[in-house]
Amino acid sequence: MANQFDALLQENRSFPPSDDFRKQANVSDPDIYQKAAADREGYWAGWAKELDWEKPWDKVLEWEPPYAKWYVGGTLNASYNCLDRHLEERGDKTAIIWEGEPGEVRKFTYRQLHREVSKFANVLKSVGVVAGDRVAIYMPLIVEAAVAMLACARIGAVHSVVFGGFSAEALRDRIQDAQAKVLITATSGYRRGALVPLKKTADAAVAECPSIEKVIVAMRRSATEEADETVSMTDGRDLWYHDLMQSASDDCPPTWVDSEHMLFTLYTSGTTGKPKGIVHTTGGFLTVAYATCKWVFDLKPNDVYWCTADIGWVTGHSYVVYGPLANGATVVLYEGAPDWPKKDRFWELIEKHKVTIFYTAPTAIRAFMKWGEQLPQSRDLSSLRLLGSVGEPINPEAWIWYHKYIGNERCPIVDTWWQTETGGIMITPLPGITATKPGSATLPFPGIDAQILDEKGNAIEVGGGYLAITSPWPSMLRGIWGDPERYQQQYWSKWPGIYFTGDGAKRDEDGYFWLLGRVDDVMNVAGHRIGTMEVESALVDHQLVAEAACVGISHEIKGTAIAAFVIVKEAGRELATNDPAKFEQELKNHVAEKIGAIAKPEKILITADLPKTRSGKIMRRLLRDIAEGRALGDVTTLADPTVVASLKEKYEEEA
Ligand code: 7RM
Repeated sequence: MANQFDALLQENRSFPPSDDFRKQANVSDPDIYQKAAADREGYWAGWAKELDWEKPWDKVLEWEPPYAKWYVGGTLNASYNCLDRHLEERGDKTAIIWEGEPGEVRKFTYRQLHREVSKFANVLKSVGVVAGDRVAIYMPLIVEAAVAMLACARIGAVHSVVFGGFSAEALRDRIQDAQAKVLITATSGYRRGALVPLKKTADAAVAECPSIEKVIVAMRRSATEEADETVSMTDGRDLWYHDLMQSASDDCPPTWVDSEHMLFTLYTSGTTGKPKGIVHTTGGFLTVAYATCKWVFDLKPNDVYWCTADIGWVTGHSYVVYGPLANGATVVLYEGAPDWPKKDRFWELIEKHKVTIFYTAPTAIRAFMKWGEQLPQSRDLSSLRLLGSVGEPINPEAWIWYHKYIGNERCPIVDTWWQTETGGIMITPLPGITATKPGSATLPFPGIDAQILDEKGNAIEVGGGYLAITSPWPSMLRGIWGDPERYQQQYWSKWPGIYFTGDGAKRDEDGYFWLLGRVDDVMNVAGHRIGTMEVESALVDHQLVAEAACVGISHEIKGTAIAAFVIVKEAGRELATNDPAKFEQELKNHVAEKIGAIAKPEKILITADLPKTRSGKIMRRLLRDIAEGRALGDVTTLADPTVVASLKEKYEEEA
């Protein structure tokens, strides 16, 4: 496909909003940036007023770095804002269109969803869940998952959603860390035509989780409506979702909570081996999820909105559940894989449900590119009016392809930069105002103070440095669950009072931001955050591995893939030498078992030694150079420079 996009890819080519968008967008006043900056608190108070509060706040912001409180003294309920407040005017509007991978469709109006959530909130109460309790959710992308989240919010319980692709051990660690009282799971979920046995994995996890009192299990019936009989239920601990729902009352008034009451915790990878529970609170999180959804996606009453993220990631929290439902939108949920049963499933879904707004990740877009434009071209995608991208940098080629073949050169593309920690979109175009440039997330959302700083904290107007957020914002994380020191150290120690994102970025002459990727030991594999230390710990946990080092290397589809360098113990040398393929596979499977399939290394290299500095630090930069076949940079700080030379030789031989 060399050069097929040359004309569109000209450097710094920009795509201004169409007249249509300029005139009809939810926000089209270019002065909004200055206005928000001039009175940041007033601006964020204005957004919060668009939510329903039981009691208004006394003070917009209390900022004692690094701790912020927003809408101090106000009380509200997130599920009320996503459901109850819509009932009068749009109770019969479709809230969720769900499609299972085998093709079943279920639709829920706002009234129906409100009823399900109220009932399930009563179920949670009946098993002893009270406000402040943590509830773990380990589910496929079925409606019951969204119901479970909203039901927690309804009674002030804290949900901790764990991605259904994580292993038993990963689930166990997260449940233990949060000390969750109840686990909500499902028998299984569909992925590429097969049932993924979630309950079985949950059983293995819960066996080591004494905090769990009850496990509630939703039945994922097969396409032919047959019950999944493979699961076993533990007496006294396990309860069927459908049994409990049958007898539950549908009257459950929301529990009004303080604006700063915890809404959820969500585990994400950082620079150490242990994922951290990012804490978000109710008022601030919901305000930003609502506001960004309304302006970035330009949500209108008739939109059919589809964000392809799983609820196991933050994007699924802010932009599948809370943001769009707080706006009263119609949300599409699709359970399965994009290439099942055929590689045009997403385009089929867009055609069938007349999706108007489509939000996905660059990894998916690169896969679609590879599968060819004939697939989208043979579907009717004319309902689309806006496209979004999230999770990793989007390369200009993929941007242009998206623009051309999915957006038909008509739909604006919003490349949105944000993190689990930021709770909502921070850097993004506004479709009625911002001229986009392929590969740039453009400008901070109004009311967000993002800057590029150097090591000392000096602002860089044009050029590269660290991405920082220099003023508090309502949806900022409030901490790391159970670890205040790490919160302080990880995010606030580089420059006092300034939030360090862990990302590098540069700004061009127009003030546009270009994200350059992580500057710490976090990898972004296919849009998923994975710590190098996490994978290294998993490898070292294997009985035949003595030492391991991981690096992210560039990958055509995933953006980044994992390369692992492994030193084998004496006992494993024979296997590693005689059948390296088998050994490699075993290590990959081990990582999948410890963390999940998303963390499997792409390449494993057996080595006798690792390049280390004299102080014993592994020099990942050199490993990256080796794994990507580049000339080696500076090796003068190495304890033993011959290590890296022989390593490079070996690697090139195997490649
Ligand atoms: C939403 C999400 C956060 C990390 C972040 C970045 C990377 C996310 C973009 C991006 C370039 C983007 N949360 N990232 N969005 N990089 N352009 N539009 O992904 O916590 O899972 O990951 O993802 O490195 O720090 S996350």
